[in-house]
Amino acid sequence: MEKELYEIKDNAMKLIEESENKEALEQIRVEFLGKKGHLTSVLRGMGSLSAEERPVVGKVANEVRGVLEEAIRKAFDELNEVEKQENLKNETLDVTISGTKMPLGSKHPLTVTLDEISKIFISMGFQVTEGPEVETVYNNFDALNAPKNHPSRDMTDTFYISENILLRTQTSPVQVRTLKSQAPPIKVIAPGRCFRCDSPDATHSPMFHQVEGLLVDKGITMADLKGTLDIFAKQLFGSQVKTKFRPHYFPFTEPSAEVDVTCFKCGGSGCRVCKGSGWIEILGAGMVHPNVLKEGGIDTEVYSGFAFGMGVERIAMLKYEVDDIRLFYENDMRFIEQFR
Ligand code: 2NM
Repeated sequence: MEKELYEIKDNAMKLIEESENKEALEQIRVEFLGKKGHLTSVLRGMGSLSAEERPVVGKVANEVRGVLEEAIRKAFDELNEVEKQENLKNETLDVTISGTKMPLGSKHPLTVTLDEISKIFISMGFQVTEGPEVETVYNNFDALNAPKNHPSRDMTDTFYISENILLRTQTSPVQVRTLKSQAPPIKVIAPGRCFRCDSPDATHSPMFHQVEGLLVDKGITMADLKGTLDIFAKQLFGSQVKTKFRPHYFPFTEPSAEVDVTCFKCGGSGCRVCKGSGWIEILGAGMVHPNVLKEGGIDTEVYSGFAFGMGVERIAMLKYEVDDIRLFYENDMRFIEQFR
């Protein structure tokens, strides 16, 4: 039996040495050391041995098992190492090969303009607020002192979702929400999308963007409004521009004004951008109507405020001399890429 065990050992060692891959090696392991393997079946036959022979053969059997297990483990290690080296060889990469150029995106001109406008007001201490595009008729019109028969309320001018719900026609409903939820001092701007039933043409789009501003505190006057907007215009169009306030009418402000800047293109002598007038209208503004403040829960004996609003598309068209508003929504990269 001892002889048989040594034969098994020599046999197995030879096969282990010759094995070329892990599958073959595993097969050898099962064949010799497995439950139904050669070594196991020899050990099973030990029952027939005498009491003197049994420990001797048992010792040899354990020795053979130990030697084979060690040899198989070593062979596995060697094969793993070869495999690893091969993988490393295949994985090497040439870091000197030039890369693939990825096309770079760019900011949309409206985003560029909006960011620029926001930055100026943020630098003056305004906070940026947002609100829903789907609004109540109350927040969009009633709370803003719009007469019940005001033409802007018409179905032909406003997208109604139901009797009391609409797509906001301006961002002022955000300011209404601010008045109702915050105590003065209030100093906010509200940028965002607005919607009006307009047929698209070179200067109209049913969806457009506005930035509106609102400041409410003790002792706020028209002088604060003029100073704030004059600084804004100089920062946006250049320190050489002057501003002019023309009387106007808005339901939500009294007094109201439209604000013009001297043409930043020709300096006021008259050109294509200012249509020969030397002046360009850039926004609307005024002192917040007491009815709007009261509806927002503000004590008009203590507080007053100013508000203003501008179209982002209009400002972008003036600044970049874009002559058709529809270019902003077509996402033609040849147009968009010019504003990076
Ligand atoms: C404009 C012109 C003038 C305005 C008013 C308000 C509010 F909510 F405080 F009453 N927000 N924005 C306003 C005032 C907007 O846009 C041409």
